Amino acid sequence: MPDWVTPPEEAVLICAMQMALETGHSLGLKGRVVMQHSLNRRRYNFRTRWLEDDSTGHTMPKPLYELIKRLKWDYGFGMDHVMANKYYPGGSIAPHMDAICFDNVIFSLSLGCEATLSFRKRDQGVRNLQLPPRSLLLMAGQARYQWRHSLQMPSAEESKDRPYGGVRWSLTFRKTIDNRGVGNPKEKSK
Ligand SMILES: O=C(O)CCC(=O)C(=O)O
Repeated sequence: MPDWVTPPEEAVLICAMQMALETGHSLGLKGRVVMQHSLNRRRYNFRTRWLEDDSTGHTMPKPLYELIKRLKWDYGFGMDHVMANKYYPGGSIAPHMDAICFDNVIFSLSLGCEATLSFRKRDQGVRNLQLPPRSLLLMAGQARYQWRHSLQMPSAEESKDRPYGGVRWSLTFRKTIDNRGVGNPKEKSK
């Protein structure tokens, strides 16, 4: 979905995400910074790939909450978790399938510099998808569970003349599955 948000809304969102990064709990990874925002005080643990209680007391920035309401209005899906990624030039996210502690339908809003998301499946090769700024991606079904996705931002040298200085934001909206007390099935089977 191209232009799901307007350029002024994009500017407000980038500003809100930057403020949240400067005041809240974030995680620095390879060329990117990640911050989680939750409506039900559940946060994703990158090590266990499962959910845990969020004790940071962090509340979701209002512009994000407004987008959750818009997703419900436009598409009928109620999301309760947002992962905000800020990618610097050269930043990347390795091929992965999103964790199963989140429901089938996932939305991702791209802001800032354009990027290419690559989908890979054994015996099927690679399919590339352009993600223009302000576009919304819906991932579900086979794309969600059978293809792994990854992203590599151009280097600092290649980004010199790119819009937004080669910096990209993504907001990934998910719905946590209700797994309180269930635990990670992988850990149980060990
Ligand atoms: O930045 C993106 O568009 C993809 C993010 C992603 O794959 C993830 O958060 O799992």
